[in-house]
Amino acid sequence: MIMKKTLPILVLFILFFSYSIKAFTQDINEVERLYEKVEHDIPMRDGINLHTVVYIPKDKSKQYPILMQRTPYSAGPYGPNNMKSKIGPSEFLMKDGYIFVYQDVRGRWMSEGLYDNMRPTLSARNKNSKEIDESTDTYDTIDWLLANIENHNSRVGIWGISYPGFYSAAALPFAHPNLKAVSPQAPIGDFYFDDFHHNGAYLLSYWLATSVFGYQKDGPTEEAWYDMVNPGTNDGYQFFMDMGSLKNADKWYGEDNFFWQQLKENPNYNSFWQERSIIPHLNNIKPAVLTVGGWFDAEDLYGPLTVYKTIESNNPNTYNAIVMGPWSHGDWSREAGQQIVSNIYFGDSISTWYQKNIERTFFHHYLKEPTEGKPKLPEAYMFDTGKHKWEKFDQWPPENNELKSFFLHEGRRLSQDSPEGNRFSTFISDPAKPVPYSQDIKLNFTPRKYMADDQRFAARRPDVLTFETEALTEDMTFAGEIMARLEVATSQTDADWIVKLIDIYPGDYPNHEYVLDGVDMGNYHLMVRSEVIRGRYRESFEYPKPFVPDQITSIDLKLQDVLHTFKKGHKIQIQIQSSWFPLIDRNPQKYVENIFKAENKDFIKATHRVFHTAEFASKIEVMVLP
Ligand code: PG9
Repeated sequence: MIMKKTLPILVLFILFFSYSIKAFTQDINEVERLYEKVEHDIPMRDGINLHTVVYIPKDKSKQYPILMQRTPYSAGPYGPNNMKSKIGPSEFLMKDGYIFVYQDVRGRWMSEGLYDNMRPTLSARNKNSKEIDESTDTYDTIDWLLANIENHNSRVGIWGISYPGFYSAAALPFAHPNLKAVSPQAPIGDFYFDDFHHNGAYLLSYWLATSVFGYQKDGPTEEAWYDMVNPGTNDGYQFFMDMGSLKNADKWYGEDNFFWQQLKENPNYNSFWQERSIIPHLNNIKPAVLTVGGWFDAEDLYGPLTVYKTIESNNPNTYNAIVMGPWSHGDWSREAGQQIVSNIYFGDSISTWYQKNIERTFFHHYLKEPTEGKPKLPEAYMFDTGKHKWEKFDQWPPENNELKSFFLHEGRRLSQDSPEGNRFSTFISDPAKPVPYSQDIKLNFTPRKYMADDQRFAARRPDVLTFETEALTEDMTFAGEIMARLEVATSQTDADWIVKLIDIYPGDYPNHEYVLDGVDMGNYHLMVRSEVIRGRYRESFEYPKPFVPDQITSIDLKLQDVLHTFKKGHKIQIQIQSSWFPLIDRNPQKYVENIFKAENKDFIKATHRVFHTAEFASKIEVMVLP
C-alpha cells in the first residue's frame, strides 16, 4: 500500500533530482561539454615564444572562425584539465561556435620576453626585420594559428576590454590579411589620458594598479599587492593624506617597480608617453572595427571615443562603428539584471541585449557567416543617460548638432546670455583639506562607480563653485563633447581645474520607474561628465608653464562626449573645484619642476578666481540636438 502511494512521488523526485543535476552541471561545464583545450608556445619573429591557450569546438564536422584575445591578465587557467568557466565575449558566441584563443602578451605570465606598458607601435614594417611590437606579435600569432590549428574557416577576429582592448586596437596597424573583425572595448588609447593620468594629473586612485604593472611576468593582482603591503587602513582619503607628497610612495613600491619609476621620471607628456599612444597609428585600417565603451567608465573613456573618432576621420572606407552604453568599466560583458551605476538604475538586461543584438551581429557578419556589405547595425548605438533609452545615429557626433554656450554669471547662475559687469567668483583651495571625489573612498580598489555619484556633498563646500540654470522648460539633449572655457586667476603659480557637468533632479522627483528602491532622487545632483586639467599644461601637455599670480589666464578643458537629455524641470549645473582627492594627486599650487618629487612644504593654500565678465566670460560650449 505504501509503495503504491510513494512510488509516483519517488519517480517525480528522481526525475527532478536528475534534471537539476544536469542543469547544474551543464551551466558549469557548458564550456567543457562543447570545447576542448590545447596550449601552445608560439614563436614570434624574434624567437620569443608567447603562451597561447586555444579552445576548439568538439564538433569537428564544421569550420569555425578564430576569435582571439591578447591579455596581460593571464590566459589561464593553465593545464589540460583546467578550463575557463566562460570563454568569448558572451555566451551567445560560445554557443554559436568559435575557436577561442587567449594569449599571454610578451613578458607576462607564461609568455617569454620583456613586458612594456603600452608597448610603442612601430611606424613601418620591414618583413625581414626582427623588430617587434604588439601588432607584429598578433600578426605572427595569426600566421601560426592558421597553419597549425584545424577546423578554422580562415577568418580571424580579436576583441578585449580595457588593456585587452588596447591589444585589440594594437592589432590594427599593418593588420594580418585574415584579421577581419576587431572589437576594442574600453580600449586604453593613451596612458596620459586614460587610466594613469587625466590631462597631466596623476590618478592616485591607480595606486594599486601601478603595482600590477610595475613588475615583470606575473605582477601581483591588486588584491594580493594590497594584502602584501598591508597599508593598515582602507580609508583612501586618510591614507593618501597621511602619505603626503607622492615621493613618499617610494616606500610602498620599492625600487624594482619599473613602472612607478617611469611615472615619476615622466610627469609631462614627453616622448615616453607619446610613443605609447595607439592613436597616431590608426591609419590604413583594413579590418572592420566595432568600438565599445561605457558613458560612466572611470578608467577608459578617452580610449573608446578617441579610437572611434580617429579611425572615422582617417579611414573613410573602413567599417567603423561605436556603442556607448550606460555602463561603468566593462559592465557590458556581464549581466547584473538591473544595470546600475552609483544610485542610478538604467534598466534591465541591457548588457545581454547589447551582446545578443550588437556584438553578436558584428562578429557573425564578418566571421561566422561572412556576408557582403555592412552588418545591420547603425554607425553609432548610443544610450541616452537622461532618457534611459538607446538611440541610433548614422554618425557620431550627430551632424545636425547645434553649438550652444552656457555662460557663468555672478550669483551662481548659468545661462545662455552673455555676462555683464565686472565680476568673478572666488574660493580658497587648501591642499590640507582637498575636495573628496566621492563620499565612499576605499583604498583597495580602482574607483569604478563614482561617475554617476550624487554631487550635493561637493556643491555645499566653500571650495567648490556652482553655477546652475533655472528649471528647464523643455527637454534638452547634449550629444557630443563639451568644452569648458574658463577665465581664471590664482594667487599662486600652479593649480588644477576640475569641471563637473551635473543634472539636478527636481526636488519633488516622483519615485517611479528607473528609481532604485530606497533611493530618493529628489534634488539628486547626477554627475553626467567630469574632467580635470593640471593648469601647468594649459598651453602644452609636453611643456608645462607656471601661472603668473593673479593674472587672468584662459583654461580650455575638453570633457569627453555625452548623450544626455536634461529633462523638463531639471536644472543644468556646473561645478568648478581645484582638488579631487584622492582620485588625483594634490597640486602643491606652488609651481615645482616635478610634482612627483615635491616636498610637503611645497603644498600651499591659494585663492582662485573664476571670471564672468563681458571681457572674461567663462563658459561651457555644448553640442545640442535640435
Ligand atoms: N585599463 C585598465 C587598467 C590598466 C592598467 C592598470 C589598471 C587597470 C584595465 O585594463 O582594466
